[in-house]
Amino acid sequence: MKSTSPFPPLEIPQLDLPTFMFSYAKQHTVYGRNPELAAIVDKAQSLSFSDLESQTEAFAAGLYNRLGFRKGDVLATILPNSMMYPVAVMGTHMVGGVVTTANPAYNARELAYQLKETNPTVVVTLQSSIPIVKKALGIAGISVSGTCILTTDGGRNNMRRVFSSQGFPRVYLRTKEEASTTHAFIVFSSGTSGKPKGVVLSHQNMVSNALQFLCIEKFDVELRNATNHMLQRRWLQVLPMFHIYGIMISNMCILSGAVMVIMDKFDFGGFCSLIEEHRIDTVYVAPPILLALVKSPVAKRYDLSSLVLLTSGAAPLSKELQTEARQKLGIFVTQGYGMSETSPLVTRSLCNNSAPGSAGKLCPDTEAVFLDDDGKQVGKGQVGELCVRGPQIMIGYLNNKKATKEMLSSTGLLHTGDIGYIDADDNLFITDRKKELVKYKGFQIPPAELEGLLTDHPAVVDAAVIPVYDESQATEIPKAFVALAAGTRRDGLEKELCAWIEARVVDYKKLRGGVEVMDAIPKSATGKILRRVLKDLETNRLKN
Ligand code: 4UU
Repeated sequence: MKSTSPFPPLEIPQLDLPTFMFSYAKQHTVYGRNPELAAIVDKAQSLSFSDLESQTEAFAAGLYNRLGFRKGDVLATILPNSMMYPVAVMGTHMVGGVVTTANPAYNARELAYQLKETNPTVVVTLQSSIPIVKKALGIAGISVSGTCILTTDGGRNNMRRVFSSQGFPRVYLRTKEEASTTHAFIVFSSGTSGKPKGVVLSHQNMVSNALQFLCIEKFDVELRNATNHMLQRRWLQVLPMFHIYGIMISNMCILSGAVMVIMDKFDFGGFCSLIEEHRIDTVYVAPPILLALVKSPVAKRYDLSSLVLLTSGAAPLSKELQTEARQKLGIFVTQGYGMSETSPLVTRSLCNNSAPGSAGKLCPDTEAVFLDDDGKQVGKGQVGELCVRGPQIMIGYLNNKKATKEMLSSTGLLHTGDIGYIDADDNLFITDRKKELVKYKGFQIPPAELEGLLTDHPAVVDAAVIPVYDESQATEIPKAFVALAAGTRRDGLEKELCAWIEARVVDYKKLRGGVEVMDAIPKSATGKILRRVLKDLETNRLKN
């Protein structure tokens, strides 16, 4: 049986994302009356709403007039969080460009993969990252001299030098067709299997999802009551702005008329200190931060009394931790569930917290069905693979019709690869994951990538990587099983393989769960790794 959203349907305007954002914020928030109010605070600097709009326009004009950047061209951001991040993103969108956001901690190999897939003509990065960006462009076979590299932190390539006051054609999307086919973002996700793929999201996807989020907030009576007296709410942006969850929260903060206080490098003490210093009322996090707030003695050293709402997403949050956080911190603790392929929000819970452990209720205009292993729909309340349909579902994977077809049906139903059910009160519970993915603190680790790197090692003939849950950090960590070439010396090999991976990947993909040698990796008759067998092996060990 199909589950539908408990919220009323929406009117989605046919606008590009920045035009929608600026006009919505002016019509519905304090910025309409006072555009000089701070929109973004970044360390000692700040940007008012009117500065944000004028700098975005100046960057768009520069891209168009000085760099010859046109509709459909790609700009890559390789940046930590900063106040120039939204300027770079919205400026690109304003001239019809497409933004691909990369993790600034990636090594040259990881960056090259994303650059090769997306082929950007402009890269925005930090001065200190220029050498690695050049190296990555080289590996990707993209001409370094043909790529414009700009920086947000000054120097010869300062993006402000591109700013222009000349006019440029605003890409107003006039038809539904144009709004739903014009690309806005290409973010990376491994989907249900294999390597990361470019997820293509349209302006219509992003505008729809923004309105879906805002609608749920509007219906949240407790949240409204707790924040009604505030001129401007104060959000801490600790999520990386290159990840779809961070992209959404940046947009929502601006659209809600809230001040966005930016954190670039995460450390827990610094996080608490920013909450205290800026009297933060709202934070969006992944479960490990929630755990630290509840358990860490560091949190006790700070005045966190300004907090009103904490939302957890991007990875499973247990009912126990959600309940404990609410009781200990005395604040609203809600959950969101989403994915890159859904722009990202699918469900969100309200502050009344009627069902702890639930990922929330379906967004407006979003419907869900649950399928059993044979692809048959199960009854309401029964567990199955969550499949969703709605205006926020991606256009598809970049240059990968096969992967798109496997995940997205011709009727627009997206197979999430997550397992769960919806209860009688419309609350979604995620109970398991069918797809091959490890989520370390909300970050995606595609098992296929680590397996490929492991089998590159001369001693390894086969490898399988699975998630194991580390309760002490409230996160999954990746563990590898390997089969060795005949006659391989085994002592010290586990350590050597961990180091082999560490030398080849960004920090969060390290094999924190270790390596275990097996005689053979369990496979199905068709040669697929039987991950379930390995997961069960681990679970049974934990029990014994
Ligand atoms: C159990 O992680 C994200 C997006 C997260 C997000 C976005 C808006 C969370 C809350 C919000 O408000 O995207 P990806 O593409 O990196 O990873 C998607 C996968 C899901 O398929 C699921 O397996 O991350 C997992 N996931 C969750 N799992 C995301 N949210 C949850 C959740 N519970 N609440």
